[in-house]
This record gives sequence, structure tokens and C-alpha cells, in this order.
Amino acid sequence: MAYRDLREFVRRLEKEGELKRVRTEVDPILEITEIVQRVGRDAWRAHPQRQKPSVHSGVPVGPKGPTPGWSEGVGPALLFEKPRGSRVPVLVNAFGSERRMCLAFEVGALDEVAGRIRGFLDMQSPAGLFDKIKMLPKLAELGSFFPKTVKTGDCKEVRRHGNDVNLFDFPILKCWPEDGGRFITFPLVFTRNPETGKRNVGMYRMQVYDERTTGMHWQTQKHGAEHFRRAREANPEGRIPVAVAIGSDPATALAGMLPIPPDLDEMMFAGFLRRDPVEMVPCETNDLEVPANAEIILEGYVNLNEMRTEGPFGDHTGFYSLEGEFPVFHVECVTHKKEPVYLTTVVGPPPQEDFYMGHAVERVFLPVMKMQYPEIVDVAMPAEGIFHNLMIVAIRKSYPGHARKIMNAIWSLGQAMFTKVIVVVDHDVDIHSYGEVVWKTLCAIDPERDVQFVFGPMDTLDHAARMQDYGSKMGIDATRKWAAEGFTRPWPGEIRMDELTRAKIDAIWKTLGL
Ligand SMILES: Cc1cc2nc3c(=O)[nH]c(=O)nc-3n(C[C@H](O)[C@H](O)[C@H](O)COP(=O)(O)O)c2cc1C
Ligand SMILES: [Mn+2]
Repeated sequence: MAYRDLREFVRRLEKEGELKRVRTEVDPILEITEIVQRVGRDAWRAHPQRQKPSVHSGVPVGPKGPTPGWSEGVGPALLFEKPRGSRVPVLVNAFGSERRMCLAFEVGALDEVAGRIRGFLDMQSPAGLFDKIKMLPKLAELGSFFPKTVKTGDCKEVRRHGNDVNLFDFPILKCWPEDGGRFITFPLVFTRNPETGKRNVGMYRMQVYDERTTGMHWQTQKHGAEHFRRAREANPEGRIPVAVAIGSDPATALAGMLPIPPDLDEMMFAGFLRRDPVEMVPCETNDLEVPANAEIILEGYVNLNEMRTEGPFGDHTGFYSLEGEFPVFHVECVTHKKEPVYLTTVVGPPPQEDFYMGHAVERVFLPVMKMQYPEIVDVAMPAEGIFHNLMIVAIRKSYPGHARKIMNAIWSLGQAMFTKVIVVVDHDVDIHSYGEVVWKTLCAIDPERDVQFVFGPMDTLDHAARMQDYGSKMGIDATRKWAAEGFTRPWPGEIRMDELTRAKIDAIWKTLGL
């Protein structure tokens, strides 16, 4: 049974021992972040094995009990019951471990979600990966995961319009000392493609400027930004309706971060993930729809001719993302449950909660990637690589230049286009052991020959790129080099003891007193 709403997920987390309540009054300005950092650092330090998803995503519970780190993540989910200045409790870290991501998707292991997607994709085999993902709506129709419109929902229990709207009623965090203000960090931002009418949902942070105005940080390559541009081309002086939902059942709440193709409805995907259609209600003041079970809804518009300075913001890079010009969201109406919970997350120096959210996406989409590129054996994205900076890929190399072909494939694959450094190794390297990756990569390269640079779109948050959103990327071919690639020297074998000697020593080992 799919979770009814966020509250039901909170109850489940509590039952599973995954949630702690904080009853002391604490300030959403900085103090909550500091508490989240402390529980996170302690948990991460205690479990250095946590970064081995090949071990812990497939077999969460082995004969010796759960794999260390599977449940700890960045510490427990935290429900702050008394945030200073608000009557609304704050939920943070709800998805901050692999175990909680599995609870969110109601599976024993993330591979199960991947398996369901693969099951659908196996039924058809259109040409490209994106075409494959685009098949999902049709396939999902079979399973009737399409969102359902309903007349009303819990998110409408309280309604406020115009001057009665006050964003400061909610315990919106200011996370880090130099942040430009308070930021809503876990929203679902709803827009429609002005040309096709299709819905998009994205998770884009929103800086609170005053009671009824926020920033809208959709980065230039994201679908919300594309809707904005298309509408502006048609009518530069106009506006587009925007609705924001904060807090929903877990699959729906997470759908805003999914790196799926444009015009594929994230709410359909959420229905697929929760195995039950998402119920949508019409907004009060525009023609958008929002999840009926949401905790809080903000309705309003974005002017197409208005930009405002947004930031700085302590970001998931571990640095402040700089000030920039972004559109402005004007809130005209707020609706919410009678006793809403405010869902948020803290980003900052890795690892944070978002590592586990991104890690789940990586594991769930890996089989889709493998279907398109069967030579890919596995992919690893260390937390400190913050998703876009480093991807380690193991391939079964079959022909000259194969590693470079895979780099180009990844740079053309949806949001993987942002990957700054790709390291391609042979299939026999354990890419979840970063020590082994460093060792074998550095032994395998002649840097001038094996490093390739390309130019292209960059993550907006990359502060080292020569320009915002545009820069260079690097691919390292760390596979064994072949004669067919112009490498004519012999390639040495890796040192390993022979079986006979090992067996002999095994036989006398206990007598050696070591
Ligand atoms: C906690 C969190 C915060 C995020 N903040 C932003 C943001 O401020 N701006 C942005 O463009 N993407 C942000 N993202 C990434 C987007 O949600 C992600 O790229 C998503 O796929 C965008 O949806 P779209 O493809 O429909 O545009 C964030 C992701 C997470 C997990
Ligand atoms: Mn989208």
C-alpha cells in the first residue's frame, strides 16, 4: 500500500527506529543545520564502508545482519517539533540513508525499483535511451499509474489569499552563515510547457525575499527554465503560473529531482514508483494541479521580464554558490493541511542527505544505462564528487577507442552531460574501492595520450568553470591499452599468488602462530 502522505512516512520511520524527535526549541536560522551536521558527521565517520553500494544495495541484510552504514547514512531523520518562530514542525534527513530510501520506495533493495523499470523497458526496444524512457508513459498506462484528478484534498484544509499570505509562518531554514536569506530547499515546482501544455515538476530552491516573494533557482538547462524561456519568446511582458508543493508522500516528494526527459510527467513517474496514481487537485487561482496529499501549497506566478539577485547559498558543492540573477516567484495563495509538517533538507559539504537521494537515482537508472550501453559493468559516484564532478565507469572493453566512446555517450545522456571528470576502467576493477581506482587508473595512463578534453554545458554550481554554465570536461581512459590502439609494448599482469602456494600455506597456517 502506497503511503497516504508524508505523515504516514514519518510514522513508518518512527516505527523502524529511523526517526528522532527534537522537543527542545531550536532556531531554523543556522541552529537546525548545526544539529543536522553533528548527527551526520558522527554517523558517516562511524561507518567507512558505507560507500560500497555493490555490497549494500543488493544485499542489505546478510547473515551477519545489516551491512554497516546501510541504515546509518547521515544520521537519523529528525523531526524538530518546536522550531523558533513557527508552529509548524520541521522534518529533515527523512531520506538520509540507503535504508530510508528503500523505505520511501517500499522495497527491500534499490535494485528492485531498477528491476521494475527494466521489466517495462524489456517489453519494447526503441532506439535511444531517451526514447526508451519516453515509452514509460505508454507502458505505465497499462499499469494505470497516470495521475488522477480529484476534486479536493487535505492540502486545502487551510486557505489564505493575498495579504493573508505569509511565508514566515513556516520554519524555513537559513542554513549557513553567509546565505542570502532563508531558502525553501525541498519544493516541487509545477509549471506547464506553454507550447504543449505538458507538466513539469522540478526541485529548485527558493530564496525567501519577503512574506510573498521568493527566488526561483531553476538552472538554465532545467525544464522549468525552458518553460520560462518559451513563454517569454511568445510574450516577453507576460507571466507564467507556477505552483509549489512542499511535503508529500515520499515517492511524490522525491519526483522533483528525477533526471527524466522533458515532457515526461514526473507525477506519472511518481505513480509508477509508489504503484498507485498520484491524486492531483486543481489550484485555487490558476489552472495547474498539485498533489492532493501535500502538506503545503504555494500558488502564484513568475513574471517573464523580472529577474532578481539570488544567493549566495551554501551549496552541495561544500562552497557557497555565488549570487546570480534568477526569476522571481510571487505567491498569491497558500493552502495547507491543518497541522502541516515542513519538509526540508540541508545541503553543504558532502556527504549530506542529498547524497542518498542521488545515490538511489544512480542505482535505479543504472540498469537503464546498461540496456543502452551493455558494455557498462558498473558506475560509481563518490559522495565527495557531488554527482557532477566525478563518475567512475567500469566497462567490458571490446574494440579500440571503446573507453572514449563511453565518455561521449555519458556526456550526451541527460543530466550526466554535466559530468566534469569521467574515469573509464576495465571491468575487473572494483570501482567502489576508491583506493583501487586510484592505484589502477594511475598505473594505466600515459596522461598526454589518455586524457581527453571536451567543451560543453556545465553545472550552474561549478564555480571553477571559466563561465557560468559553460566549460571543459575531462575523460580519462584508464583501460588497458591495446596494440590496436597503437600501444605496442607488452601490458604486465597484476601480481597474484598462485593457488598451489596458497593452498599449501592454508594447510599450515594455524601452526605458524601468526
Ligand atoms: C536538495 C536538492 C536541491 C536542488 N536544487 C536545485 C536548484 O536550486 N536548481 C536546480 O536547477 N536544480 C536543483 N536540483 C536538481 C534538480 O532537482 C534536478 O536536476 C531535477 O532533475 C530538475 O528537474 P527537471 O529536469 O524537470 O528540470 C536540486 C536537487 C536536490 C536533490
Ligand atoms: Mn522534468
